[in-house]
This record gives sequence, C-alpha cells and structure tokens, in this order.
Amino acid sequence: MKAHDGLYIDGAWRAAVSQDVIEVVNPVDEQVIGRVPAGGALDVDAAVRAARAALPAWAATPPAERAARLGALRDALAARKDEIAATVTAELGAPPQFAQAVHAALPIAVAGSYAELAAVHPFEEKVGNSTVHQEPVGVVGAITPWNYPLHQIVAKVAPALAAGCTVVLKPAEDTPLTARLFAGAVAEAGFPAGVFNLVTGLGPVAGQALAEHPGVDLVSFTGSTAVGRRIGAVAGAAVKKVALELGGKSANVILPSADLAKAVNVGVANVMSNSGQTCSAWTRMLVHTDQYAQAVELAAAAAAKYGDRIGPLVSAKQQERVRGYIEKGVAEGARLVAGGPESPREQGYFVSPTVFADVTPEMTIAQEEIFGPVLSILRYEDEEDALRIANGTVYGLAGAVWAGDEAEAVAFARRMETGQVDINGGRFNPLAPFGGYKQSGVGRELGAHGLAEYLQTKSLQF
Ligand code: TXE
Repeated sequence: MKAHDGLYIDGAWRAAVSQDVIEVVNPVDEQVIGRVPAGGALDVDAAVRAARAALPAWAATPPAERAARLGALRDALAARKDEIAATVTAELGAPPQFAQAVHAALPIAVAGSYAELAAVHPFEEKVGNSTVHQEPVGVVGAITPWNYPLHQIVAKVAPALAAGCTVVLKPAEDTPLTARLFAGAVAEAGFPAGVFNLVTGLGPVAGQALAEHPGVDLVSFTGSTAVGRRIGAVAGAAVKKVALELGGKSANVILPSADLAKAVNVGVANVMSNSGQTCSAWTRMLVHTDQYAQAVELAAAAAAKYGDRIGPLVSAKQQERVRGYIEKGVAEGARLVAGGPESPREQGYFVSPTVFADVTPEMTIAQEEIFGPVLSILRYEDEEDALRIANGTVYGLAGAVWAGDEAEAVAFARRMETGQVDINGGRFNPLAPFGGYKQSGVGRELGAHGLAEYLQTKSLQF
C-alpha cells in the first residue's frame, strides 16, 4: 500500500493541513490500493496562493519557452506510459490494452499538440491600427472527473499552461493516483514552482473551495450536470470565467443508405468502450423502421460477444446508478435484448453489456445520461423524424451519422444540435474542438479552440 504522500504545492510535495484521507479502491477486486490526502479549504488556499505568486513570471515567459516545457511534459508522460496505464487499470479498472492505447496514449498526444500549438499560436496580431494581444486569463481552478483520469487532466492543464496561466488541479476522488503521476511528470518537466499545483480531495470540500476561491480567475470543470450548474452559479455570482464540459446523450444516426452491419457494430463498440463511461458515447442508436429488426439482431449479437471483456464501472455508486437505469428501462416498457441489471460477477463493480430495443424518445433511458455499457435503439420513420429525435434531448455533446454517401451524412450532421459528429465512423483528432451545445456545457477543449478558453484579449490602438 502506498503511503500518505502529501499534496504538490509550490513545486514540492508537502503534508496536507487536513488530516482526512481518501482510500482508493480497485473496482475489479474492491481492495484498497492507496491512500491520498483529502485536502481542505486551507490546502486549496495554499495552492491558489502559490499559483497567484507564480502567475506574473509565467505569463511573461516567452511562448517558445512555455512550449519547450510542454514538450518536456509530453516526454515525461511518455516515459511513464506503462506506469500510467497500470495505474489507470488499478484505479478505474480499465482493461490493460485499452489503458495503454487510450488512457495513456491519448493524453500524451494532447500534451504534444499543445507543445506545438504554444510555439506557433499568434499571441500578438496586427489589426489595422491596433495590436491585439492574447493574454492568459490568470489562475485556473481545474476540476476533473474519473472516467479518463489522465486525459481529462491534460485537456485542461496543457492548454492553460500553454496560454501562460497557472493552475490548481482538483482531480476526481476515485482516481487520484493517476493525478499524482501527472504531478510527478510536471515536476520532472522543469516548470517553475507554483505554475502547477495538485490538491487531491473531495468534490464538496476541496472542489467547492477551489471554485469559490476569489484568487481563481477561471474554473474549468468536467463532470455531472448537477455539479456543473452549481459551479456555473458560483462563477456567475463572482463574474469569473467558467468552462463546463458536462454530460451527453449522443445520437448515432444510421441513414437507410449506410452499411448497416458496420454502423451497428461500430456503434455498439463505441458504447461499450470504457464500459460506457464516456460523455460523448453514442448511447442512442437511431435506425429506420424498415431496418430496425435487423439492426436490433446485429446489436444484440455484437453486445453478447463482449461478454466479460469490458471492465467494471469505477465505483459501487456508479454500478448502482447504472443498474437503476436498466431497471427503469424495463419498467418503462423497453425490451432487453442483451445484458440486464444483474451483475455478471460476484465481486467488482461490473455491469453486463446491455442493449434495449423498442425504446421511445421520451423514455428515461433515451433522455438521461446513464454512464454505463447500455445502448438504446430507437426507430425513426423518415429523416425529419430522425433529426427531431436526435435533437430531442437537453444535451448536445457528440454524435455520429452513417450514410452511403459522405455528403448525405454531412448534410444531416450540419442540422444536428451538437458539438462534434463522426461521419461514417470518424477518427479521433486531438486538434479538433470538443464541447457541448445546449446543456452539455460551455466552452471547448482541445486544439486552438481549447487554448482560446484560457486567453483574454487586449487591444492597443495606435
Ligand atoms: O460526478 P461529479 P460523479 C456524469 C455521469 C455520471 C455522473 C455522476 O453521468 O454518472 O456525472 O458522476 C467534483 N464542487 N459525469 O458523481 O460529482 C468531483 O470531486 C466542486 C459525466 O463522479 O460531477 C470530481 O472531481 N467540485 C462526466 C468532479 O467534480 C465538485 C464525467 C466530477 O464529479 C463538487 C463524470 C462540488 N460541489 C461524470 N462535487 C463527463 N462529462 O465526462 C463534486 N465535485
């Protein structure tokens, strides 16, 4: 068992003022695998003070030097790739291969993209008789969830540091060990003391204290809509900037001209990936009524093939929540064609890959984010009906469209109220902006749009 190692503040690991401790649990065998401090308001205050003190010098550091430090961070993460994957496997339960290929590799690519962007971004531009300067917003309070423990951190911290902001990170209490590895990589990369600070702790304590701290200029949050609303209200009252990446209920629209088998199989894989704990997952599959029966059969067969191969959910709380949704789906009249509410194993927070047919748009399982390996298949009569269903939730984070002809899929995608759409499958692009329409959030992450969140502009007139 790892020791109680402290918080990373002002360039050093130090003991927390708070004596409270978080026990980290492996969701496969339910054993305690580590303990970290549950920081309190005094710890958050110390971290924010360190970030404020470091801000002027870091903001004035030439972008090329900031880019060099981010390059060193990418290298430090790459050197820890195996350890990162093993830690994500231990605290999230992600299967080892997925942990390597996605949980470790993706954030390394994102850190690299910001090393490159910081070097070339036009922080100063001439506009007529003015120069427009893009300056860092200031001290960033970053609050991250557990579903992609490292990616969620890097997607906030890397652009913030590239912009010249300093950061206090409060990672999810379920996955703080990965965050500690990240802090180790930052220390090795040679950032000045106070530029990055880590306070592990509970959401309503450390997270709340960070969001409310008057020394924080921007709160960047990823997590539940309920907490996002509270953070937005706190930030609004203080007129501080806020970026919110919240839930999703994304539609996978299979148009009649599409390769049905491919669209269904990729669609099922998308939902089961990371055991369904992905905010952009295509949890609603929309199929034309003439192809509906065939799609249901294909999806049920695809889900059954997963069997035991997907990992558990992160915690008993999430397992209960997801099983509750499955029971609700049955109670509201949807037809289970794969999986179900029973846990497939005695131990661990597992949920079977589950597929519902005969789901109608108003059912709870078609409206609310489940955050587990649960797919709902809905039928549509024509394209307008498909669009109405696709746009018929409070969310708008991601989605997919499949068609025989790319232009047909693009035309449909452009009418969707959502922030990112994969055309005939799509491929992850670390430079493409990611974020929500409607209640899926405020702001964008990744690429130049992600960098812009951490910048404010000043114009000088001549
Ligand atoms: O989220 P929370 P939970 C959704 C998903 C999931 C549900 C609940 O539907 O089933 O949220 O997950 C911190 N002030 N998403 O309970 O509580 C908390 O410590 C400040 C979608 O884990 O929102 C953690 O660091 N911070 C999502 C972070 O907020 C607070 C990813 C997220 O936890 C706080 C995760 C407070 N009062 C869950 N309370 C996505 N969009 O990817 C909690 N936190």
